[in-house]
Amino acid sequence: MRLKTFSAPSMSEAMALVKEHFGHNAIIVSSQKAEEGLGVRITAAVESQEEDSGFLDDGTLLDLEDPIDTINDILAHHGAPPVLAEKLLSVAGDLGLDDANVALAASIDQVFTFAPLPETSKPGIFMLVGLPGAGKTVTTAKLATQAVLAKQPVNVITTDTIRAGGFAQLEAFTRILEVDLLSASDADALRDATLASNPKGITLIDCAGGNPFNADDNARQKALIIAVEAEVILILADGTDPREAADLAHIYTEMGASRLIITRVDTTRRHGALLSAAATGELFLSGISMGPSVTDGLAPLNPVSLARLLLPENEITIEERSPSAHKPQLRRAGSDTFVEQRRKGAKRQSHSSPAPAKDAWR
Ligand SMILES: Nc1nc2c(ncn2[C@@H]2O[C@H](COP(=O)(O)OP(=O)(O)OP(=O)(O)O)[C@@H](O)[C@H]2O)c(=O)[nH]1
Ligand SMILES: [Mg+2]
Repeated sequence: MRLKTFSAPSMSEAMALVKEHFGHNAIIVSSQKAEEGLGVRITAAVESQEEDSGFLDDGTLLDLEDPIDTINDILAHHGAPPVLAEKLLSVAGDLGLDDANVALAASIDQVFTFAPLPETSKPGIFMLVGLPGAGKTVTTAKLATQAVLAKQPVNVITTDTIRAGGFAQLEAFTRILEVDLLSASDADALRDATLASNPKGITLIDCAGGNPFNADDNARQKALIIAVEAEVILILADGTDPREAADLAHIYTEMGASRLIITRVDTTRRHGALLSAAATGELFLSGISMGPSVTDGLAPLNPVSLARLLLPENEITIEERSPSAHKPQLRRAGSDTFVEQRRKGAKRQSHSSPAPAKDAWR
């Protein structure tokens, strides 16, 4: 059973809206004059599987009047961890905004933390870490390209000395950029390489992809991190299972990562991994990578751009989806919690800090 209130200038127009959204099976729960006598408000209820998914039979995303319902459907679509969805909905509900886009951006602003992409105009050491194939080398090349285009000095170092072709892959980029590429196979060599770098330029360290859950790999990466005073950026591929993403955010944070860049956003339609990793509250969301080519660049993230990324008109191409794909795999986020309580008129207190990821799926 789902309740919704519809406003319209006249009773017949309000009834038409009810029919459009809920079909013929809707039950009218109440009707009343809208505030200040402007039109009518009808509260209707329906029990329908199609409606409960947030989509009509033809695959159209429901144009839900209540912004909380809209945000709820968006978060469920992306596979946001339930605790995170509950928190975002609670904050959005407390804000009492009419516009779902604004409410989503405002709640994201309160729940997530953001940091800019590395500034190529300032000296600083940035180390890119992450799973094999996450996009570390391509992201390093993108950042180096930004520095070169801004006519800023840049130092590029790779610690990927064992994998066949590891050095050559990055060298293919640095050669075009006419930037020297240094390599460092261990912590001492990395320290030496950073000391030999141009102190006026940004220094980018591209690491080999290891297994953070393997003790040796973990220790090797940690030794590299503590060898230099670098700002460590976790490179995480969007589309990773959201629970894995939360685990990875935790383990790399323990190693020393403080920022997050999400790659492959161009090939991903559900951004649960991004949301889940950021929901740990331990990493500053910095940017997204929108393509495999260096020219695809990196886009910074802020509450508004993240909300836009999640919104259906920017993210979900209804025509692309088969009807069966419309059903969220998880239960509707918060459907029996905040949203239901809200429908019953209850109001929750918002939390003051993001829910830790380890609890996010409970
Ligand atoms: N579509 C898309 N592909 C990307 C993006 N970023 C990287 N890739 C591709 O992902 C693959 C792996 O990228 P790399 O940069 O080599 O990944 P890595 O983390 O350095 O990998 P290892 O060094 O093996 O650990 C390559 O084929 C890239 O072209 C992105 O934002 N979008
Ligand atoms: Mg690499």
